[in-house]
Amino acid sequence: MTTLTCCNYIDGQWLSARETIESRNPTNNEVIATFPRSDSADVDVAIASARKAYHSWRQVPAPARAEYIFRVGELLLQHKEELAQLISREMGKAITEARGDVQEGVDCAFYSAGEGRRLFGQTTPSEMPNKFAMTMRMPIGVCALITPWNFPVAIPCWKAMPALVCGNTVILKPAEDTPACATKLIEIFAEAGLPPGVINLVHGLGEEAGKALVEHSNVDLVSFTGSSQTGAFVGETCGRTHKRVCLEMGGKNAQVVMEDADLELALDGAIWGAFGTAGQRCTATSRLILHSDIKEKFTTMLKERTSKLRLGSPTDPDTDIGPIINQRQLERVKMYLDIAREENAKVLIGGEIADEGELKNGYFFQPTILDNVTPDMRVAREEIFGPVVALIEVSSFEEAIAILNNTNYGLSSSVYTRDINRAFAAMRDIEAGITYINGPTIGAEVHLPFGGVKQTGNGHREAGTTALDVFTEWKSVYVDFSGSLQRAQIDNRS
Ligand code: UN1
Repeated sequence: MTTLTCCNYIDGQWLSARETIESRNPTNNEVIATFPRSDSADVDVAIASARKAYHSWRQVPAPARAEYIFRVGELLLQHKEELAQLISREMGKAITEARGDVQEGVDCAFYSAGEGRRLFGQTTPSEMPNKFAMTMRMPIGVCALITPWNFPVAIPCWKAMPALVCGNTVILKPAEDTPACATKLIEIFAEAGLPPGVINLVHGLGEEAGKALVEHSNVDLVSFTGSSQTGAFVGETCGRTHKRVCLEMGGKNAQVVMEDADLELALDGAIWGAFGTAGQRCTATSRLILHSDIKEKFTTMLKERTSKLRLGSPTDPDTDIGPIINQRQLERVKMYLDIAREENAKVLIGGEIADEGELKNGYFFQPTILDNVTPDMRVAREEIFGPVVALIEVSSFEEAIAILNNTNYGLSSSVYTRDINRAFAAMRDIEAGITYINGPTIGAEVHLPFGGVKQTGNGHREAGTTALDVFTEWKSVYVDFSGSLQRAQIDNRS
């Protein structure tokens, strides 16, 4: 395969780089693309371009802004297979999941485009006669979007599409593991005819280009999805430099299986939630909380099904689990297995790097089940971001919910039960941004709010109508048509 040359996209121009870095296929370590190692000077130019474009873009009527995004959705559909193949090669997710990643972008385009004709404010009575009061949404300005590698199309779309419909201009800084996917995506935004400077792409390293964006005084908002550690830096820096910030960070999501659950259904959910995308989703199931009455039976079923999962090239339709994104992440997963063994968890299946035969040049990890896990262990508390699931036994529903909640994170959660009373109690009592009843922890849809509580986020929700709250400011407008001065906060009512 030929190596792709990725460029920055600034002010409607593709700019070749002075210094480049390589992106590699995690399945076989082949070079996929080279991309610019941007520095703060590149970031300055991108921000200046976004700032200039902002003044005219915000005046484009929202329904017209939304039509560009609708067009992006149509083009994404046209290029779906090509993009999916690229995602599968560069990021390593199974091809059916890669198609799903693009489809999530398409769904987001059509959903966000509809918002261009809504962007509702409210009207409300005034205290005074002949005075009109209302609220309206205003764009925020220049938005820096810092995105991870695990959903290289869907997550940039979640952020850029509502941001643009709301009248902001954006600079995308994609993860350094998936620059080719980001480049192809921005080519599609460009093809949709967005005016120069409205969307910009700056490649580079997080600690260089990413840091420069977050620290820059001419950026109004940073939307970040990634690790808790980087998120803490982003949040702190934005606090210091008075920027709006939306953070989506880790998860330690659990699926509860009660004794009355449909076990086959719960098994399908557990396999998909824990091992889909090789466990590299912030929504992945990394704890299975099992009622003692079904623990043994369910564990046997789980082990058997896990043993049949096929590791391999993600572009091969028979592959269930592709590689881990890179060497560093692979070592991190392995480190958690060392920790698990030290903590006396029992490795029921898997537990090792897989490097035989066709896997030898890639970063594969065997799907792994850890048994005898107690809630205080590090493997029960820390995000692993790999195909590893920890089994925790409980003897009641109340204990299951308490253990599910006993984490610093709060993104996704799931309960399998046939008892409707327990289902409603779970909906009410689980401390998480997302709860599934009789469904796995992964697979959130774009028209519902996405995000989590506790250390998962900072109170914002992307996707759904709540994305508008991330990317707009409220303005309260009073129109006095009485023709005379009407004074508020004067007590004239007694
Ligand atoms: C993520 O892993 O950061 O809910 C996003 C899901 C996907 C998005 C995951 N729609 O699993």
